[in-house]
Order: sequence, then structure tokens, then C-alpha cells
Amino acid sequence: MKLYVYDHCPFCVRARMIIGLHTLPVGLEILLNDDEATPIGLIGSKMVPILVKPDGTAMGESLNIVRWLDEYAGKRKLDETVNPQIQAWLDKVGEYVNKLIMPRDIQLGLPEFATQSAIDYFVEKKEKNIGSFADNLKDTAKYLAQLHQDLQKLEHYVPADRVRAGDWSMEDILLFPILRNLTMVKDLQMPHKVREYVEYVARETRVPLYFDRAC
Ligand SMILES: N[C@@H](CCC(=O)N[C@@H](CS)C(=O)NCC(=O)O)C(=O)O
Repeated sequence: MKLYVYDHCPFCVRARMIIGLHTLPVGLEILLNDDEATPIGLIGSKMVPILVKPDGTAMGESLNIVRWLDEYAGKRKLDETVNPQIQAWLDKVGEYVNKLIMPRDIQLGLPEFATQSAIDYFVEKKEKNIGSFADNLKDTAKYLAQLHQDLQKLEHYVPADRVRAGDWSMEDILLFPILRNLTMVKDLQMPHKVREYVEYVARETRVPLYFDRAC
């Protein structure tokens, strides 16, 4: 099987997590961000992740891929329960987190941005949603102050103990990809338990973090 992704894509991380948890034989293929032909040829839209299954058919939509792979692996690992507090936290942080993340996505030397045209494609598309990357970078301190407050709240209900006990949930599939992307923000301070959670999940799912290249 093959999974088409961008490294920075949080939806793709969802699929990578379940592959790592089950150690499934799925090859990772990182597309250039401006490659429209490959995803459109596979699923009819310019969107990743895309899973190509053993029968050669292609499947889009991260949560469908996650559930399909969890089932395919034989013994399901994921509980469907999602703590409403975690969902509310994700909704709140989701309002501004891309302003910290997207301008940094293109500064990390990721394979999907190996060409200038791939970078230009991303910038043009995403600035329509979040405004100028340069302006957002200048506002880093403001968004980081808000994020630090929100992370302090998350510290109270981050499910670090549950995952340590080997119990995995859809909640982790939703939460970890966002926290993983935040590790690319240089002055980020993660409260103790949140950091423990992120590092543990990264290890168990084999999805590396960005701490070493934060900018
Ligand atoms: N609902 C989709 C969303 C996937 C998605 O938005 N992927 C982004 C990358 S993070 C994408 O491919 N966007 C097209 C683009 O950036 O041109 C899913 O869960 O798989």
C-alpha cells in the first residue's frame, strides 16, 4: 500500500499515526505541494492524504483512511470516544493556529516544498485564508501568548496517562497532529504533561516532531 502526503499536513499525520501504531507495510510518498495531477488522477481532487489500497483503488479523507486501516490491521486499536473538552479545545485553537503554523511550514526544508514553484503555490493559496505570512510572523508573540494560555488549560485534560496505558482513541488522531505542528514554533513552551504526551505519541506512532528545526 502507499500513502500520499505532505509532511506538514495534519490530516496526513492522522493516517501516519495508525500506520505507525500497527506497523503496517505502507510506503509514504511525499508529493510536491504544487503537484495537482497526481492527487486529481487518484481521487479527482487536489487533496491529501490518499491511500492506495492493495487492490489498487485510491481512498481520500483522513478519518476514512484511519478507520479503514485500523480495521485492515485485524485488531482495532482505536476507541471512538472523544472528550468534548478536547474537541472544544481543538475548535478554539483552530481559530488561530494556522497563523503560527503556515508561514513556518515553508521554512523547515520539507520535501513538499523542495521547489520554488511548490512554495509559491502554497503561499498564494494559503495567504487567501490567513492573510500575509510576513504579517502573521510579525504577530507571533501575540498568537503565542494566546496559545500558551490555551496549552495551560489543555494540561489539565491531555490524555497522557491513557496513552501510556496503551489505550488509543480517535481523540489522539485529532489532537496529536495539531500539537506536532506546534513543535515547529521556536519560542513555544509546552506544559510538562502536554510535552510528555506529544513525545510519547510521536515515539509510538513513529511520526517525528519538529523541535529540532523550530523557527
Ligand atoms: N477533509 C480532508 C482534508 C484534507 C486536507 O485539507 N488536506 C490539505 C493538506 S493539509 C490539502 O491537501 N489541501 C490542498 C492544498 O493544499 O492544495 C481530510 O480529512 O483528509
